[in-house]
Amino acid sequence: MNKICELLNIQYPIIQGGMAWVANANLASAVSNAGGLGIIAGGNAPKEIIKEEIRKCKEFTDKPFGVNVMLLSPFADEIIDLVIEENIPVITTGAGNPAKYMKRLKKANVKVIPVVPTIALAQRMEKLGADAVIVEGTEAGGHIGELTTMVLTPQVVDAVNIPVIAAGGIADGRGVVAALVLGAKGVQIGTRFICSEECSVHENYKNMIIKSKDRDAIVTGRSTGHPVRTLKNKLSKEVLSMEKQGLDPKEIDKKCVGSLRIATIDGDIENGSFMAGQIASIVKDIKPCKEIIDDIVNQAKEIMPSINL
Ligand code: TUI
Repeated sequence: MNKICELLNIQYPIIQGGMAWVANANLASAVSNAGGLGIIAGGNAPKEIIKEEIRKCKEFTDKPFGVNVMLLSPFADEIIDLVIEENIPVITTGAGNPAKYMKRLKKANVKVIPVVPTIALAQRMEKLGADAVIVEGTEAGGHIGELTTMVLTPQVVDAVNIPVIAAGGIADGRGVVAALVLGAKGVQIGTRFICSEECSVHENYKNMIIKSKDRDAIVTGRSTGHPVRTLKNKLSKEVLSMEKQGLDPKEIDKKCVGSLRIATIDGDIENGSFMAGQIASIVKDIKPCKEIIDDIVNQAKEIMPSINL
């Protein structure tokens, strides 16, 4: 049996990305009901908001689901308390090092799967007792590292003994097969699930992904040390221009305050921050999560026997 399926008690080793302002109970339960692992994103939200999503998700599915803890959040501590109180079986973490929470989580029997952008961090996570790692290439949307999925995956597979899950640049069966061939035991998929029927974001967000071309998912924040990949629009172009002028990072941050909400809820195509990976341009339609997962699995199964050199 696949190690990730065994670890998480799921049908397919497909984990939904913990996308802030996107990954709520609707999306997470749909992915879990389709045989993957749905994830509720903690983002920058306080405990009460996420508690509500967890309660809803428990109503919508009897399958396992997890929570993503965004470690830059001022509420990260209380989200950790919450996952333990709510008996959540697994968490993924992002945008930082979850070391200080590890002992408590392990004691509470919560599986911990940190998202890491480097080999060194993957090794550190293994030593601390992580159950698996998600290696996220720079192709991914949102807060990103520098290495690509193609080079990061096999190197981390060689460097650790825990199962590796590949993320960044995967949206179909071909991407899944590529990840598995590189030694990953599973995949994390974000952008493709934004264009699902169950995803609650504004339809403008979904349409921006569908209309996007290969070079439309650009990186801002390189100069400030917080690179983030979003779809090209008025906001991201203005941020890039402010960076080129060498303006104060605080000024740039100010410009982006609330921009995730402006994208996901308001659907303001000019002023929102529409996080998406480079694979966005491959996404051409909006489908139910079950169809997305079935299509990915069927395509992967079709390709697998034909790998021949
Ligand atoms: O976390 C993500 N993606 C995200 S988080 C997010 S919310 C946000 N918005 C604006 C600015 C910053 C965050 C949107 N997208 N992916 C997982 C990920 N984790 N990518 C990179 C990392 C990471 C980076 C540094 C993980 C660990 C790390 O450790 C540094 C250390 O402390 O050693």
